[in-house]
Amino acid sequence: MTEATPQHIAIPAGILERLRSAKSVAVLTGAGVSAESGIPTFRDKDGLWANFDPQKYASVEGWAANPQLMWGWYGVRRDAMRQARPNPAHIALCRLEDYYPDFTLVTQNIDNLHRLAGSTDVLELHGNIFHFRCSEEHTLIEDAPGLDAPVDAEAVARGEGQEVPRCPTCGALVRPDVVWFGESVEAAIYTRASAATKRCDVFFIIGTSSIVQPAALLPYLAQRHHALLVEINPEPTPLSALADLALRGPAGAILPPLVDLITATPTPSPTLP
Ligand code: BJW
Repeated sequence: MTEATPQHIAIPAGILERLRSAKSVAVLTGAGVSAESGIPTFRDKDGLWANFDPQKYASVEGWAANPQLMWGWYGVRRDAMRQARPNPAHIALCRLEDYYPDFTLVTQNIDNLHRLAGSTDVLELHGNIFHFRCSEEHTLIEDAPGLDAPVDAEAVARGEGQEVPRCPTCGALVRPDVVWFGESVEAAIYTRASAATKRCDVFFIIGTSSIVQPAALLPYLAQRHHALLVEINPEPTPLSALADLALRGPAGAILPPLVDLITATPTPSPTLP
C-alpha cells in the first residue's frame, strides 16, 4: 500500500510510518539543494567543474600557486550567493526541523541559504563563503582593508586574479573560511555530524553526488546504525543502491509535498457499525 500526494510522490506505507514516527532525524545536503536558487552545482554537466579546474580553484595547492585567482573566483561566487534566496527545499527542511524532536542539518554548501531560510544550528562541513580567516593563524577575521572591495567579474572570467586582503594582525593573506581539497573538515563539526548520524532513525541525503569525503561516509555510518536512508536527487548516485527510498526529482519539487505527507495527521479509518 502506498500513500500519494497531488504531486504523486508514492511512499510505501511502512516507510511513511517510519518517517512519521521517527524521533531523531539527520539530513545531509549538497549543491543540488541550492540549484533551484540559481547556484550552480559542481559535477552536473553545466556545473562549476565543467569550466573551472578544482585543483586550480578549490585546493590547497591552488591557493599556494595563485591565491589571487582563487580570491577573485570566490569573490564572484560570493556576490552571486549574496543575491540568491532560499527555495522551497530550504523552507521545507525548516518545517522538518519543527516536526522532529531531534533534528540535525548537515550541509556541504557554503552559501548560507539554510540559515537564511530559518534553519538553526546548521553544521557547515565545508565552511561559509561569507566568513574569512587568516591563512596563517587561522583566526576568524571580521574586517580587513579591501575585504569588501568589489570584484571584477569579467577579469575573473578571463582568468585574471584579484588583490587579496591582508590579515590586520599579522599581514598574512586573508582567505575564505571554506574547506578545500586536501584540507580537513573541522573536527568539532564532523564529530557533531557523526554523532547525529549514529543516533538518527532516518537519514536524508539530498542534492549531493555523494562522492566527496568525508561527507559521503555519513550515509554508510547511518546505515550501520540502522537508520532508514532516503535519497532525493534527480539522478542516481553511488549512494542510491544503499537507500531504502530514492525519490527522483528536484528537491524543491519533492520536499514540500513529502513534508506535507510526513507531518499530516493520518485520516482515521472509518469504523464499521
Ligand atoms: C539536485 C538538483 C536539484 C542537481 N535537487 N538534487 C577518500 C577516498 C578518496 C578521496 C578522498 C578520501 N578522503 C579524502 C579524499 C580527498 C577529497 C575527496 O573526497 N575527493 C573526491 C572527489 C574523490 N576530500 C578532501 O580533500 C576533503 N578533506 C579530507 O578528506 O580531509 C582529510 C585529508 C586531509 C589532508 C589530505 C588528504 C585528506 C575536503 C573536501 C572539500 C571539498 N570542497 C568543495 C569546495 C568547498 C568550497 C566551495 O564550495 O567552493 O566542496 S569541492 C565541492 O564538492 C564542494 C561541495 O561541497 C562538494 C560536494 O559536492 P556536492 O554538493 O555533492 O555537489 P555535486 O555537484 O557533486 O552534486 C550535486 C548533486 O545535486 C548531483 O547529484 C545532482 O544530480 C543533484 N542535483 N539539481 C536535488 N534541483
